[in-house]
Amino acid sequence: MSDSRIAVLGVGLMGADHVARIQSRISGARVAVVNDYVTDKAEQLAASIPGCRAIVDPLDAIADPDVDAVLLATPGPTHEKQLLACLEHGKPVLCEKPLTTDVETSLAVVRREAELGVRLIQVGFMRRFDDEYVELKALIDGGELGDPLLLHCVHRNPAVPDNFDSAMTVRDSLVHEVDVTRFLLGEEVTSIQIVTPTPNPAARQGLFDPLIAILRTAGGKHVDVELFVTTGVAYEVRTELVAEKGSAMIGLDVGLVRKSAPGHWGGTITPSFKERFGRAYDMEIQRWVDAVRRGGITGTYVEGPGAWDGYAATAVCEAGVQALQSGQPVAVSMVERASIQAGWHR
Ligand code: ISE
Repeated sequence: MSDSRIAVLGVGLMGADHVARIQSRISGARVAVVNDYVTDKAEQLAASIPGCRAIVDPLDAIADPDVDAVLLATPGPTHEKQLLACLEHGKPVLCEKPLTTDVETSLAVVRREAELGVRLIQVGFMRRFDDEYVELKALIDGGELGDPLLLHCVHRNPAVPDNFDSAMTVRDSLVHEVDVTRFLLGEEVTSIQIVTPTPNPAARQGLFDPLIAILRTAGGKHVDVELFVTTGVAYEVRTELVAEKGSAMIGLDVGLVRKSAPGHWGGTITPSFKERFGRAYDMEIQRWVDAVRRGGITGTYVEGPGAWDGYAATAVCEAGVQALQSGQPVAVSMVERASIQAGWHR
């Protein structure tokens, strides 16, 4: 079978990382088309990859007959149109979060995919492919610790861009813990509250940082998340599960521990999500490429979180942004999954 020809739309930080990944570490795929609103960047990148072209219009890139599947790393506001185009052309698509930027358009995308009856959309929640999260999920599902009761999460970034505001902390950062909660506990999130302690003096004026998010699930489980995106230290993501018969923690960054003069003991912490979740991204893209290649036989072009998961995350984050403004718990408003189309969603 020949390699799947991928169009990567948006070749900024994440998109460029995925292009490098597909070209060097992923088997069964090659980057055939790149696109970016900064056309020079796309052209330069295309010129460095054998057999790759830059296409100026993202919709033309999706429609191109020499493109088998699409990886969307474009800005969130462009996703709705691009996802619908992928569906209309029957092209499998891996979409970096968010699915879309509001609940209505996310739901419209979920509904359109369901009408077509083929799973074509995968959402880039890469933590589901991280070894430690996979292990924690297996531990929960194995039942050894009994029923999960709580999750305590920490999500720290050393720094964020100047345009990052508190709503982005919810939509861009907390969104991962929203997905992790749904993945680990297998329940929808039904309400969210955000607490804003005294801000870090180093945080830009107006950015509430740190934030504490408190989530409640359909089964009444509690999840708290410390979000601190201006630590100035390193990238830290931890999750602790507390269950009936014990607890378990991941994300301790316990790699190699070294002792050296003068009196040093310790290891290293990853500087950003690109390093911390590098292997998870590799796994995510390889499994997606494999699913795309098998799709004609299996009837699904997705291996992992799909459009529904993207919709659910958008709905929780939308409630989260309201909760940020009101300081009160806000109920998450979502349609029943069964109302979409019985049966074919995971
Ligand atoms: C970024 O967009 C990500 O997706 C990272 O995983 C997250 O840790 C970071 O806070 C976000 O800004």
